[in-house]
Amino acid sequence: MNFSIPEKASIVILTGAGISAESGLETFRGAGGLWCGHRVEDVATPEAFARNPAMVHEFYNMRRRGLLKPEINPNPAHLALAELEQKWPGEVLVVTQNIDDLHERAGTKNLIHMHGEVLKAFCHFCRSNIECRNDLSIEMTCAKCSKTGGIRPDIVWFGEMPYRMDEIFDALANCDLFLSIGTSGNVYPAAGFVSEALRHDAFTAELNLEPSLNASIFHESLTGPATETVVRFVNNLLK
Ligand code: BV8
Repeated sequence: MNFSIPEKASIVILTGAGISAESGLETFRGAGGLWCGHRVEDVATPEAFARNPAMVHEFYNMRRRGLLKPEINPNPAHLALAELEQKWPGEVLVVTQNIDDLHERAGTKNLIHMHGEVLKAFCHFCRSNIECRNDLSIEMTCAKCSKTGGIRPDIVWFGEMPYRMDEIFDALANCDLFLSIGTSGNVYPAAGFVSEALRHDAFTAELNLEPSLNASIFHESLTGPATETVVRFVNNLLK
């Protein structure tokens, strides 16, 4: 790593589907990716849910069932980020686009799920939150408002505002190091975070299997599987 950061540097880390790939969860845009079986507009928009709730529920029920399989576990990249948070003298914030719970299960505490969580749901009518580890369906009735048909996965769909954006932009404005791990740079506003970090003179590095759409604007770009690049990067930081 040919850069220097303050001893108590503040670090913001954006993760995408690529960090969970080696845990066995599919990414979106690679060959055989999640979107390959579906058009985004058909499964990840409020309009899709209004038009065909059963299909949208099945898309997320399939992914929830997959995540809860015993063989799906945090991988060394998730564990390295949790170790960094534990041992680093400055602030470490993980902002994930992922809806899985692998960062939590690896031990990361300071975490924002900007696109929601597949193990959570809410009622469209009264907004009450529900933990959910089973299939959701259009026939479900909300325990709070007793309405039927409004229970939906707690996921940020296209056209919906990602969660906790103010906190994220505050962290980007004050960070010394911005890492982007396992994301293709297709989806905004997440894909614009590197530009925000650069505006505030942070050092920026991308760790990805292959260069993302905005790889060229990072100071440093490491290519390879996350279980190698993230572990190596964290070990160098903690040395
Ligand atoms: C919004 C749902 C505004 C959950 C998802 C400009 C500014 C603002 C918005 C827009 C804009 N331009 C366009 C928009 C609209 C839109 C958008 O970005 N569209 C794109 C397609 C052009 N954005 C939105 O609608 C967002 N909302 O902006 O609201 C607003 C303003 C006012 C009022 C209301 C609203 C909402 C975006 C969230 C959408 N939800 N998913 C789900 O189903 O999971 S996005 C979806 O893509 C996933 O959540 C995922 O997180 C996200 C990004 O995908 P990646 O994580 O990058 O995954 P991908 O497969 O693409 O890439 C994986 C990468 O990993 C690859 O590069 C691969 O090489 C690498 N990799 C693979 N294996 C490994 C690896 N790397 C390392 N190791 C490995 N082993």
